Amino acid sequence: MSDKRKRGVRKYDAPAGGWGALKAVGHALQDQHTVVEGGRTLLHANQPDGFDCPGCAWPDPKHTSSFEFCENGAKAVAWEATSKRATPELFAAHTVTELLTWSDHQLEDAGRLTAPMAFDRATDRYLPISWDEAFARTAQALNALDHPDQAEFYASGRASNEAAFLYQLLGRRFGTNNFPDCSNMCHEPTSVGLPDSIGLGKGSVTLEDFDHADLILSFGHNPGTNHPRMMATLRDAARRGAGILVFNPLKERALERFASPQDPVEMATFTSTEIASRYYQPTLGGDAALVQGMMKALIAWDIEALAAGRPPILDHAFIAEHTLGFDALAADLAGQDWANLERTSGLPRSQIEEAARTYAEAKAVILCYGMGLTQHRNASSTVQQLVNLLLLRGNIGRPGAGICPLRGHSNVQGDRTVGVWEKPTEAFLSAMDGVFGFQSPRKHGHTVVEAIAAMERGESRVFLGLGGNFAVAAPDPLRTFAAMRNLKLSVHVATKLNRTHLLIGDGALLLPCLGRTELDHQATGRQAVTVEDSMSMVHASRGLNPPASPDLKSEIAIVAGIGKATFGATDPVDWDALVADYDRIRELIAAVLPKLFADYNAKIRVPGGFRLPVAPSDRVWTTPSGKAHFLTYAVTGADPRQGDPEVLLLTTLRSHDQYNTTIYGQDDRYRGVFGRRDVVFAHKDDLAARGLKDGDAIDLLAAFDASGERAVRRFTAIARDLPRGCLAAYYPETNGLVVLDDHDQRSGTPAYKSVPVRLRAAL
Ligand SMILES: Nc1nc2c(c(=O)[nH]1)N[C@H]1C(S)=C(S)[C@@H](COP(=O)(O)OP(=O)(O)OC[C@H]3O[C@@H](n4cnc5c(=O)[nH]c(N)nc54)[C@H](O)[C@@H]3O)O[C@H]1N2
Ligand SMILES: Nc1nc2c(c(=O)[nH]1)N[C@H]1C(S)=C(S)[C@@H](COP(=O)(O)OP(=O)(O)OC[C@H]3O[C@@H](n4cnc5c(=O)[nH]c(N)nc54)[C@H](O)[C@@H]3O)O[C@H]1N2
Ligand SMILES: [Mo]
Repeated sequence: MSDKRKRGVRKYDAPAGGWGALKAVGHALQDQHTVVEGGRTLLHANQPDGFDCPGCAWPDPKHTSSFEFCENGAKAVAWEATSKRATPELFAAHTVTELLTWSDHQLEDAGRLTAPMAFDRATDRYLPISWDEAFARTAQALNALDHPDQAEFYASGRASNEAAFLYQLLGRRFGTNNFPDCSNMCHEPTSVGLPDSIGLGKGSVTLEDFDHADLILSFGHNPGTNHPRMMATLRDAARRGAGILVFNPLKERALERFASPQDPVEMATFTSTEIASRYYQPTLGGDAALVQGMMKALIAWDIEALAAGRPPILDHAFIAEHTLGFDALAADLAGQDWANLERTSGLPRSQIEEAARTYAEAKAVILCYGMGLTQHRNASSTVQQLVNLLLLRGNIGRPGAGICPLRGHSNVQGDRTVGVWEKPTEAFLSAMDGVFGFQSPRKHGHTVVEAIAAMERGESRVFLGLGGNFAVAAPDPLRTFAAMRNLKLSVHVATKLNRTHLLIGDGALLLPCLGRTELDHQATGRQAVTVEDSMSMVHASRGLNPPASPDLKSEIAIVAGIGKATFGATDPVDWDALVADYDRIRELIAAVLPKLFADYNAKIRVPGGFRLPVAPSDRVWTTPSGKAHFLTYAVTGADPRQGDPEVLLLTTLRSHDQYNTTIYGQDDRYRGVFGRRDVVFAHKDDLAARGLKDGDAIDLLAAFDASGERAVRRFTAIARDLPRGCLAAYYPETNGLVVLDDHDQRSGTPAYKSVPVRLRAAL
């Protein structure tokens, strides 16, 4: 079938970026009715006196004075600074049952929430409630629990350090470590895998390192859409002749060619820059085998070189001084069979060796990775293989070299730093106890998957959500939606309405908060909050827009309101004082974490902020041995296809027009999809093998689900250049295919990027 007849899908040949990106900003502003306000607002994104862009966690260049253009940052800002409002009248006009029939796009497009609301079972509606009453009801539900572990304190990664710190104080003061957070669905394999390797679960590079790298390895991320400001960095690197090797089963346009909207010449002449010097397409989940193959080749060449008296391939001095475990890794790799590595990675040995050769010839290498790496069954161990590869040639802790996990939410890293963590360290808890004078709970809490299971069993009774769209982001709506409906009370701190708010057990509260872009005035005046980006830079963020409604409270004021109501006015924590002046919260953060945040308030008053200490950047390894560790690949769990050749693996991704569960629009420009999201990309031979072709209506079924209920129906098959056996489709529409128990054993991160499915003609 020709692309013309297949409505809404065509080939996208132009470079990413360029005029299309500029045009899209205009549309986003118009669509959200933010043309005038929005334009002014945008100029303050990521400026020293402005707010931190809520779009992503990529750092800001130190020396920018001009506005850094980013289409998707503009969309995120426009979506928050919209003039649309979801008022009490909207809730009066529609029952919850009715709202549940709306699409995810329609729900959020209703606009900003304006007043606190409580669910009323008799009318099946959300009705207005006073703030005091809302806090009192939350406190009552918490205090009525038999045990603090019956509460779940979920957080999404947009909350500031101050809000997140107060939130974990609330939960621990209450007596639980149940802090499931979006990180559990995102970069948890980084937080779990990296500490065993290098002592810290964070990236080691700074933005300046990219100026000094002569090779960048890019695994499983799509920066043209999800970290657009990174494109400027990649483009600069490509232009100065640095190599960029991309490993991605899908051909992502921005990683092939990019035209910078900030470059007048490229814009005027319709030229662009080639990004990837070489593009490899491994199979889904094939990255660990591919990296193992590269290391196997490097070690074999090193042995040959030494025997022949040539310069070595590996950095033996670094390995001897800084690492443990090399011999065990080398022995393990020597025992690996090339045929097996080729099959598991989906790449021929020749390509793996070619990549290894390029790596061996580079002097300074940065390795970047995203969700394509972390959302798999053995992801924590795969992350450790990436580190092994860098350690072999001392590519960590020196200029132009290191590991660069691309974080998702703009403050997801900061939230973890200040204590939103279900597995806190003893050091953190005893510091909390010392500062606040109460005993924090020691028992580790629930991840997202564990929280859902506990809610399902009826063990967890109260759910608090500091932002996010928990139930839609999570796997397995069949179980997750039912688990939400099992609760006594759910309390949602949110800017916009979403489906999670509509999945109600006995009761629900909707508490509307200020967004990043808005002025936050408290008793002592205008407040700033702080955030930490992907490269451990902490800086202030100040909103400038008038609040979407006079009834909004800051996240900090809401968390403190719940705290005061729960623990009473005589509580040793002076919740009101913390709301009055956020400097006081920062003083407490610095008291609990003095090594990271000493002089916090002074440091954030310096434009650009400060970098937290990152030991691996200085070749200091805070592992028990004091060394960095080579770790062999630990395969846990069965083959997701369970040996069934009929089963395909599906990866679930973001389109260019969404922010996680927030669907801005129906287009995915760089993948050539327009006006729709109900598509699945497949290899034409996998379609043909099932009697299907491009454009056919298909159903996808979870491969090993006896119930037959985990399915998506009547999607359209699109033939694309991706490896045999692999499919790709959009998240969250396909989350119904992800089984709750299918996750990385160590981190609990769902295997969203290798979902075993069956594909057949639509019934
Ligand atoms: N505009 C916008 N910005 C965002 C977000 C958003 O939704 N919209 N989300 C934010 C968040 S929370 C996050 S975590 C990040 C996500 O940013 P990304 O990590 O880029 O997320 P995905 O869209 O899931 O894309 C994953 C990429 O990995 C590839 N991939 C899939 N499976 C595999 C695999 O097995 N191996 C390899 N090598 N590659 C694979 C896919 O083809 C795709 O290019 O972006 C953040 N920024
Ligand atoms: N199949 C599949 N599932 C996935 C993924 C995938 O790649 N594939 N990715 C996973 C990843 S990486 C992540 S991070 C999760 C995302 O999971 P979440 O972080 O839970 O989801 P979001 O869609 O980012 O949350 C959007 C909601 O946040 C609220 N919000 C927005 N701004 C603010 C604010 O400033 N304050 C407050 N309080 N609320 C605000 C709005 O109400 C909005 O509806 O999804 C995961 N789920
Ligand atoms: Mo994420």
